[in-house]
Amino acid sequence: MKKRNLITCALPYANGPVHIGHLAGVYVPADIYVRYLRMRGRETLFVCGSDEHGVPITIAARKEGCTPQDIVDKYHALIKQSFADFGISFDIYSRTTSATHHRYAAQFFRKLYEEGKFIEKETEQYYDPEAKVFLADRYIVGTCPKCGNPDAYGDQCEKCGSTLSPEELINPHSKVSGAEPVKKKTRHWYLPLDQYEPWLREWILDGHKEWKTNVYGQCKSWLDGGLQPRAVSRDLDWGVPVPVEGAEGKVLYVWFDAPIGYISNTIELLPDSWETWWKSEDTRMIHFIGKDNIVFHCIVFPSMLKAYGDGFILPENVPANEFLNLEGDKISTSKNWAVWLHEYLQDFPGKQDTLRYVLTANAPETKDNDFTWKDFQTRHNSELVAIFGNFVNRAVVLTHKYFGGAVPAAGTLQDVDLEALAQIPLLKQEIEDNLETFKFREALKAAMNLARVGNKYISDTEPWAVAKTDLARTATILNTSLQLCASLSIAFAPFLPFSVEKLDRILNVAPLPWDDLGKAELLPVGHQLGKAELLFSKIEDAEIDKQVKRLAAIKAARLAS
Ligand code: B3M
Ligand code: ZN
Repeated sequence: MKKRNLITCALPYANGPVHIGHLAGVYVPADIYVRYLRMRGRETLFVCGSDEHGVPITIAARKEGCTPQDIVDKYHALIKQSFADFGISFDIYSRTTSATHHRYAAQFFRKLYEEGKFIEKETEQYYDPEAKVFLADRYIVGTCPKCGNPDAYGDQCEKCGSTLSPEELINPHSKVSGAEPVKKKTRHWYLPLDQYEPWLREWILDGHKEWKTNVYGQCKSWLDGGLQPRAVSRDLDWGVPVPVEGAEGKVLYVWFDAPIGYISNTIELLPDSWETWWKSEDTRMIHFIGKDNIVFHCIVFPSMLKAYGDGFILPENVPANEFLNLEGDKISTSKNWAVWLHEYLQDFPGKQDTLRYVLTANAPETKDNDFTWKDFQTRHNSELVAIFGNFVNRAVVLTHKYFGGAVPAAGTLQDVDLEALAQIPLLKQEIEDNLETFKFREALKAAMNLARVGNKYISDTEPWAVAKTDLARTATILNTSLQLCASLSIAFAPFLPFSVEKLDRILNVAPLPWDDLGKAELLPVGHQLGKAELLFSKIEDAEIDKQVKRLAAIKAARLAS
């Protein structure tokens, strides 16, 4: 087993707040994985930051009448806070406008440039003569020649689904200024991905058959389609300036500089030892991303690292997820169809773990999945409250009632006790097997099954009834129950960090290491418990109605416009 784990999460664009789709697809699974590795004592580094370059940020600035820097300052702070609020335990969350990143990304480009790893090409591209900017296809709009939709994009008509090119649009105009685009010559640098194709085929198609089928399949279809040289620079005044002479007005393409952000953020955190993470065969690098980023992380960035050489390692796995929908519709920032994390916390203060739980239980691991408020409420009330919380509460309250809150000694264990305890190592193994293979839903299910075991155990053994006649047997049942509670603190720690912190307070224990799961006597006889408090409180219908109504209003407004 490799010594170190370098875990990265896609750098979110700092042009809007983060929503449940981000959390479900990337940040929660990565955080579960990292917390698990740390609990197992495996050396781990968890790196992320904001992606602050790219055309959309300049457009947002133009729209809001401010500078791109104002936009990224605002959203970087908001995004960073949301991740902290949800317990995403990055070792560093930096940003691609940092001096370290600008310096390192420029250096990365310069080395490839000097070694002749790029090709230079002059092409004609669309240009907005009024705004004086080159236009990506997406920023040219016009009438669709196939269906007549007046708002078709230069790359696609969202109404009829046709793939388009800007030439095909009737009455094309710039989304930036409204002017008619003209063609203009420009020079750019390209990474000749075609040259890396044989190597990529071998590395991925032969070497990584264990990757998730959605990831492997996308790579295969890209490779089978044949790779083309990809431009790594853009005509734009926002980004990392191209660090070669005669490149005024050009910046690195955002998808060239962003993945380098993983490296530069590591440099910022560990200026003296970052190379042990990036250039050691003893490091296992894993990229957590959404499915729209697969090509960049499996094909483009590895080719960049390969071109750079110098001992850079490649990702060992890229467990990309599919998308989460919201109440049956695609999550969309521009259509305001989302549940924003900062807003969620205003409506459900302290319920971060509920969202972590629901998004994991329903994670879009192998196919797109749907988030509904009804399911959110049901999972919270009938799983977290009624099973996990209810079990812990009964065990702790009864221990306070009959034994002054001190863990009572167990007598001879009966079959029912032994059977419950025997489930711990089995479920531990199940959680491990699933986490090691990025099956977070299944892993969480196994943890919840352990809570089910406890809840059923205490219901079947009825210590509250037994106490009327046999206090020694009550002691055995409560001892067994409390050991199960301590096991739950371990099993749920990667998934529900806030609730486990509370549980540890209730049990009056320090966080327990993973390997203690399944060990006997996690709570020694006589150990004094903390105060009983409810782990989870019920979510009422009115709270859910409010959310459903909010979404209905957004939909109604959209249909009316
Ligand atoms: N910012 C795209 C995205 O958020 C992009 C990821 C960069 S990861 C290097 O989907
Ligand atoms: Zn159309």
